[in-house]
Amino acid sequence: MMMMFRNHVQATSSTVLAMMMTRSLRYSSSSSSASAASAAASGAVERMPKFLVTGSTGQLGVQLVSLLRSTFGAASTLATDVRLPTDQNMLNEGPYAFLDVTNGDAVRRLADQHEATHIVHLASLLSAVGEANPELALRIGNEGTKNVLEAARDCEGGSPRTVYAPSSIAVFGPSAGKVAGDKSHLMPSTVYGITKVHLELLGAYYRKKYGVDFRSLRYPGVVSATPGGGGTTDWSMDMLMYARQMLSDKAAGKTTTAIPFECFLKKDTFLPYVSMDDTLNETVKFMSASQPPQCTYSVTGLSFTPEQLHESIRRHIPEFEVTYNPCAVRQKIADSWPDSCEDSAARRDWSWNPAVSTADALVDQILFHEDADDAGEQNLQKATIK
Ligand code: AKB
Repeated sequence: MMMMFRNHVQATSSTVLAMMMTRSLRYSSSSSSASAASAAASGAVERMPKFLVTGSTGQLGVQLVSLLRSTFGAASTLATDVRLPTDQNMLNEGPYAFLDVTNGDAVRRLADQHEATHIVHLASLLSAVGEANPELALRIGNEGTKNVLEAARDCEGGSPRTVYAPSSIAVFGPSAGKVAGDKSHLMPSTVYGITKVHLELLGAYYRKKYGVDFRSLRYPGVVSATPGGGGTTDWSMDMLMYARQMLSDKAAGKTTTAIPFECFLKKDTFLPYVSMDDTLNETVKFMSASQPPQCTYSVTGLSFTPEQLHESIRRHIPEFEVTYNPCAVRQKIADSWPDSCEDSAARRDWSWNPAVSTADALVDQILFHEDADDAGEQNLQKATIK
């Protein structure tokens, strides 16, 4: 099912994706633009970009795989993960393979078999689950990233593959201050944050030493109508899914639940966020831009507290109640992160320009315009049956 918000993403992304196709000509023979030009002049076969996506079954992976396939064709994008997607569309619509990113040979073999020009590396353990299993978080985060970068540099008979791998506001710790940006001190207090600092530094190293076009965005909490994967910002999606359920119950004439939504952060915890729609659009724009001066950029859409999101929801559902029961681990992580981010370099260098900048706009988009995908619907039901 093509989602309503995806149609919007689709329309606005097709131009930048077309630019990416042009850029992918560089992969047809050599990394030097002079050689690429002469290859093009001599009639060398143009290559469409081909993507290998790790961590495809996660919150962002499901949406990005679908967008890439619908733009470049079903065969363009090899979705991979260590688990099967709950969303059957991912299996039905294009190629899928089991891939454990800690297995370097397997990463390289699949990238070669698929003739990937781009690796989109999403696999990682998010902040809260990372704290529950630091050893696994380090293996997936550090070894996985090294394996992806190695597969990118050692590309069978061609120039290095492009790597897009998101970073996170988790790279910041208390020393970064309440407004953090590209020049802030990086002293994370979570293992997840440490793996993201490692990712940023190693990516920059591979760009300098081996010419790998490595790009990364420091995402704040990405908000969609689908469940998160064990992050500190997941409460926002949980609250919005609960509200969607109440709305659909009301529309179906059912009595709405009187059980308040329980939030795992304190009501006045400010954090930065970005809508899923903006994340997809702007990520694809970033991937398609000619190589920006920095490998990594801080970005943000808006900041809000749980209490503010609740108030925005109550414009549509006045009976929506929230109780606050802070989780010690996640509250500590949230308190170590900035309230908001400074993203002027991203705006200047490649026109980062998210559309959603208020909690009201975010709520309206998610409650009324964004359809959860099938997996999301299933999880939505699980999440709201208490
Ligand atoms: C998390 O909460 O761990 C993630 C993130 C901000 O990277 N959503």
